[in-house]
Amino acid sequence: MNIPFRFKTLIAITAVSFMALPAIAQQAQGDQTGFSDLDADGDGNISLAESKSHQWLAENFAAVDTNKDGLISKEEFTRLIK
Ligand SMILES: [Ca+2]
Ligand SMILES: [Ca+2]
Repeated sequence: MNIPFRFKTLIAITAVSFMALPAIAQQAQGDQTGFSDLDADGDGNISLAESKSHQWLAENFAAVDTNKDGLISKEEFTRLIK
């Protein structure tokens, strides 16, 4: 069987897209385990130190901390992922 290369590439791209979908959907939903994973000491807020385990959050900490109290509350985090 001789499948043209172009066609093989198309199949490969389609397969990758389907595999990536569940991960993207999970991210979009922003499941609540994300917050508790980041809130290492469980006080209900993500401190700057705790945000270091998540590169994007650490880099955007000031923008996410909308009330500028130096902590990311669950509300601020939820607003971010919605
Ligand atoms: Ca905490
Ligand atoms: Ca805050």
